[in-house]
Amino acid sequence: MCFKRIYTLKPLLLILGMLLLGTAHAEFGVNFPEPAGELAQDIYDVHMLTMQVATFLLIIVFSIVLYSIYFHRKSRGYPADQNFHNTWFGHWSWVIVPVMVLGVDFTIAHNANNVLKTVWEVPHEKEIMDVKVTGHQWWWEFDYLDSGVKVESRALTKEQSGDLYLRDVDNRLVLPTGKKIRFLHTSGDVNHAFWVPELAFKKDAIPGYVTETWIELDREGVFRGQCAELCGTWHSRMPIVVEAVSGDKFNQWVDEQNAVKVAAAAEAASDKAWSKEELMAKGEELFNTKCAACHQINGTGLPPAFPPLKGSPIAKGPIEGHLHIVLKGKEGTAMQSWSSLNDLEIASIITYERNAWGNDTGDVIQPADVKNAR
Ligand SMILES: [Cu+2]
Repeated sequence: MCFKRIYTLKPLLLILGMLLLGTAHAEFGVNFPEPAGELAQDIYDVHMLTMQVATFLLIIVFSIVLYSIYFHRKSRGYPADQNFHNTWFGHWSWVIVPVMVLGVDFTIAHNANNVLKTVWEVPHEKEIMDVKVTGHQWWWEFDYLDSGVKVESRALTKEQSGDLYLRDVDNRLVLPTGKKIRFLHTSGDVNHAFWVPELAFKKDAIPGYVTETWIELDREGVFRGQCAELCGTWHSRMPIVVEAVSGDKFNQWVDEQNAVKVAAAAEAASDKAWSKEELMAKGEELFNTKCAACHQINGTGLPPAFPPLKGSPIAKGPIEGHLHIVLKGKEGTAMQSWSSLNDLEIASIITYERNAWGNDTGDVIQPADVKNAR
């Protein structure tokens, strides 16, 4: 008896404790997050309609059951009805009840069908903004097809993200409000799924296929989501952070991104000989944003999946081998090719890896070395 009471009480106390804690409130609201667009609102409304119908029916059914059990109990002298199936209602209830249930189902299905049509019928307007969303193990790539901006988005490490661990990224997916946006989903390796609750839909990112979703954001804000398809060891480290801003702020952001890109390309193309200090400073910043999620900021990695670079035979061995693995990746492992980075970026990262954390090889790799190794 005593044991039973403890087993029933424990979960209840746990839930009560979680609700009383301020942190629990932030994570567990009583309903879905507030939608950030009309389409998301329509999906939310179908959910609310279903919940209202279900609650209404639940109250009616439970009231009848509880009333019958209490007021017609055996101790009051009520015998079990042996003749129910021979009455008029006994005959017809098997038809009437399913018809009523179907009626309720069709009411919900009709609404859901209308919303689904809107979800699937992606508007093919000239004005629509296209964003290609590519899932990778384990990061997101966002290509703004109209402006040529590319955003690589990776989870921040525990030290960098603090309370938002596994919920925060280095580069956000910035989107304008009041404009129709079409997402083109695909994957560079295995199946992933793009999911941000405020945008309402989930869509699988399948290698070799392109699927579409769309949204028109109606409020500014920061919306957090994650990969919703089990995609390997670090599936949990693929958060998505959408930042919705006004059209003007968005245009300004695009201009800034393009300016940074032009400046970086010009810098990388110059035949300047870089000093070790300059390369180390650049390399540290790049390593911490692009490589540290796997190899960790202190270079110790997370073996066996992600080998340490501190004291590693690659980082302390021949430069050619180091260049090769960064440029080409390593098949059968999570180490991808980083050839999309420019020569200066790769030279900085390799110089940093060969001199940080006590590796102290003294090697300085110039952009020209990377160019030759490509
Ligand atoms: Cu994924």
